[in-house]
Amino acid sequence: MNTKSILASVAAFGLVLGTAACGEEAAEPTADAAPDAPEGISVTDGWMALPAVAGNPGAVYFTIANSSDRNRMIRAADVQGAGSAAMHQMGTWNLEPSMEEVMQLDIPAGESVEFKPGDYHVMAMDLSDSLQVGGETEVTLTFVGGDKISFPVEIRAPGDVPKGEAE
Ligand SMILES: [Cu+2]
Repeated sequence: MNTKSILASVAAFGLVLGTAACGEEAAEPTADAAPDAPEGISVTDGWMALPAVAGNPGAVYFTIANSSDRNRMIRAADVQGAGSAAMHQMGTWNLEPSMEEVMQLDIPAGESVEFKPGDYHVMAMDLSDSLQVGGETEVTLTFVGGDKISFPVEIRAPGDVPKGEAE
């Protein structure tokens, strides 16, 4: 093989590759429009307890797991159908149930945190009439850095709201 024919082969080979690459471009899937959930974060068992008395807040519970190797911090919660929402933690003060607002909640790497009656919950204020027992609504958690995760919560009957909140 002389130099001329080697150059000719290289040029032909390059041309074939170029053509193949062009043909593959069209199949690229379009990106999902939903907000990005942080990698490794998942939420299960979401439910909401409606208040016994209309006008009182409801409470949202769920389990959030972080299977990634970095800590994640929740900084806000939103409940569809609620005028506002906030993370709270129940505790006791002078033997009486009481709760305080949680501004940021750490979900450590490799761990999970349970929002449950008597403990962490998302308090949902100014509830819309569209929230009915047996229905469903959507909760969105926002993390430090801007990532969000949205998940469905099943709406349950009054009576499961932690003591001290439905007065
Ligand atoms: Cu509360």
